[in-house]
Amino acid sequence: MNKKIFSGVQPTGNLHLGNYIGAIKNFVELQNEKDNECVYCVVDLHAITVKQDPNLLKNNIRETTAAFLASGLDHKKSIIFNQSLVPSHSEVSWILGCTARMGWLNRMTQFKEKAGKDKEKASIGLYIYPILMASDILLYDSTHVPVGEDQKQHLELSRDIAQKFNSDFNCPNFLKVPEPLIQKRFARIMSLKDGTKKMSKSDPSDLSRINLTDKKDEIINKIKKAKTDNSPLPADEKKINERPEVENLLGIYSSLSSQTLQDTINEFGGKNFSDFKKKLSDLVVEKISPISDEINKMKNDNTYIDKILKGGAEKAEKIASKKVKEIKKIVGF
Ligand code: AQP
Repeated sequence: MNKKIFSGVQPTGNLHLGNYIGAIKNFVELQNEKDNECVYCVVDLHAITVKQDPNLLKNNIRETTAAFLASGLDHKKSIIFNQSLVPSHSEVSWILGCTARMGWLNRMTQFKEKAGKDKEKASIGLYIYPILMASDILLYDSTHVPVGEDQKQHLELSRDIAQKFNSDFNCPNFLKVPEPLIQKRFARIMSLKDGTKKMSKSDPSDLSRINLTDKKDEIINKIKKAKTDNSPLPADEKKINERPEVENLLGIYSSLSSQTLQDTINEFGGKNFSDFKKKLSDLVVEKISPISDEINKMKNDNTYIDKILKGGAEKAEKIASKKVKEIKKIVGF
């Protein structure tokens, strides 16, 4: 079946191995599958739901685009652009905001986590973030959305919005109900310092994550310092429960070497961590250093990146503006 893929990444700096394994690596695989139509968006409107430094944001939009390209996305095969260049996203977000229900948004765990204790001071944008995400997806009639495990709930909300809109306006199947594409294994890469917390751009400790821009020696040092425990590596998959940091490192190795967790356990079970960490560093360096080198090269060529984003936005706008026209007609404008 011809899949229409949409996904996005926020340009909030420090793109890391979790973003790569949980999202970007799959974007590339989907792009390279025959007949797929892929739209990959740098979601800058989402980024400003929390405070951003305008100069840094501009830089991060380009760096995220560079990370897409350096990881293997090809602007000739996929539509690559930044969200704010296509006004249809914000326009449809308002209309779908009138379909979404408060009760649905109140259940979103990411808002609760990101707003923290002081919900009253969180931006309205952060609260309605999932509506904008639904608009991003639904505008392109996306059939599949590759995301990390953390975005599953938002995707379910997009499905609810599509179904309610179709039913409220009696237009069955008009908004396509998207399917999440969540990897069965290694969908959530955890912090190198705490295996119960996801690897995240905003973690104050740089040692908690491998950034896609890290140099070889930084990667080696971070893996060396990654939290483990005193027991040898487990010899059986069932024995890693309650050893989240160990599970995470084995998961990273398995994902990057495209093998099952059990294969990795067969390779390293019973051995000590120093051997395993050495092999893991070699593998992460092998996969991430070429990406990091490419990103660093592209940093000197803003004109190239901006041209790709502008070209992608023109293609995206063509699809999106047609859908907006239809949506407006349906609601009675
Ligand atoms: N740790 C992770 N493991 C697997 N997938 C992950 N993703 C993010 N972190 C992990 C996936 O990457 C895609 C882009 O995410 P994003 O940058 O748009 O938003 P995010 O999830 O808010 O990223 P961070 O790193 O967690 O940022 P902060 O620290 O600002 O909250 C998504 O598909 C996401 O699932």
